[in-house]
Amino acid sequence: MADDEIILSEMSDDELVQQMHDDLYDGLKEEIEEGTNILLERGWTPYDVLTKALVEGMRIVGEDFRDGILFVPEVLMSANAMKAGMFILRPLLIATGAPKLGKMVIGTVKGDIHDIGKNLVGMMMEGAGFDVIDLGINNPVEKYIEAIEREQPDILGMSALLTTTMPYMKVVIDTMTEKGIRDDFIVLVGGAPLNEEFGKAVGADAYCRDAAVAVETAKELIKRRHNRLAAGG
Ligand code: B12
Repeated sequence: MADDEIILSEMSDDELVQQMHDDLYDGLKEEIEEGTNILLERGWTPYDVLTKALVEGMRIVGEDFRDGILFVPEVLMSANAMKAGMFILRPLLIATGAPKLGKMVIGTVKGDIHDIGKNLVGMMMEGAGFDVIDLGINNPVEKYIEAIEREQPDILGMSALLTTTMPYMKVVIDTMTEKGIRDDFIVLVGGAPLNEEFGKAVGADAYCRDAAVAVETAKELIKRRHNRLAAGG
C-alpha cells in the first residue's frame, strides 16, 4: 500500500501502534502527532501512549542506530517526531492535580546533548507533584551548583546517554561534597548506559532505570528524608 493510502484513524489500536513505531522510525512528525491524538481520543491514558507507542518506537530506532542501519540525521528526525508526540502529552501528564511533593532540578551532563529521557522524567515528576527546573543539556558542574544553590530543590537529577559523559556525574557529586552540600540534596541519576552499580560508585542516592521508577524512588527518598528530619537528624 502506498503511504498516502494509509488512514490512521481507520486502523485498530494494535495496527496504529505498529504504524506509529514505523512512523517514528521514518521520522514522520505529523503522523506521530495524529497517531498520538487518535489514541488519546480512543481513551488511552497519556502514559500508555507515551510508553507503548513512543518510547517503544524509540527503542527500535536505538537498536538500528546501534547496528549501523540508521544514522544521526535519521535518528534526529525520529527524535523530533517523538518530541512532537511528547509535546501533546506533556500538559496531560503534568495536569494530574497531585499535591506538591517537592522540587527537582534536572539536567543532562556536560558533553551530552541527549534530552528525550530527561524531558520524560521531568514530565512524569511534574505529573507526580514535583516542581521541575530543567537546566537543559550540556551542563557543566558550575551550572548544577548554581542552580541547586539558587533553587534549593529536594532532588538533583542528572542524565547521561554516553559512556564518555556519564563519569561527569561524579565530578558534580564530588564538587557538592567538597562544598559540604552533598547531603542537603537527594541525587538521582539515569540514562541508558548507567546501572545501579554505577550510581553507587559515583555517590548518587539512586539510579533509576526509567521515568516511572524515578517518580517512585523520588517519593520514597523524600519520605525517608522527612522521617529522618522529624526524628531529629
Ligand atoms: C535519540 C538519540 C540521539 C539523538 C538525540 C536527540 C535528543 N534530542 O535527545 C541524536 C541523533 C542527536 C544523537 C546523537 C548522538 N548519539 Co545518540 N542516541 C539516541 C538513541 C537512539 C535514543 C535515546 C533516547 O532518546 N531514548 C529514549 C528515552 C526515553 O530513553 P532514555 O534516554 O534512556 O531515558 C530513560 C531512562 O534512561 C531514564 N533516564 C534518563 N535520564 C534520566 C535522568 C534521571 C535523573 C533519571 C532518574 C532517569 C533518567 O528515564 C528515561 C525515561 O524512561 C540512543 C539509543 C539508546 N539505546 O539509548 C542513542 C545513543 C545514546 N547515542 C549514541 C551515540 C554514540 C551518539 C553520538 C555520539 C553519535 C555521533 N556519532 O555523533 C551523538 C552524541 C552527541 C552528544 N554529544 O551528545 C550511542 C551511545 C553509545 C555509548 N556507548 O556511549 C547510543 C546508545 C546509540 C548506539 N548504540 O550507538 N543520539
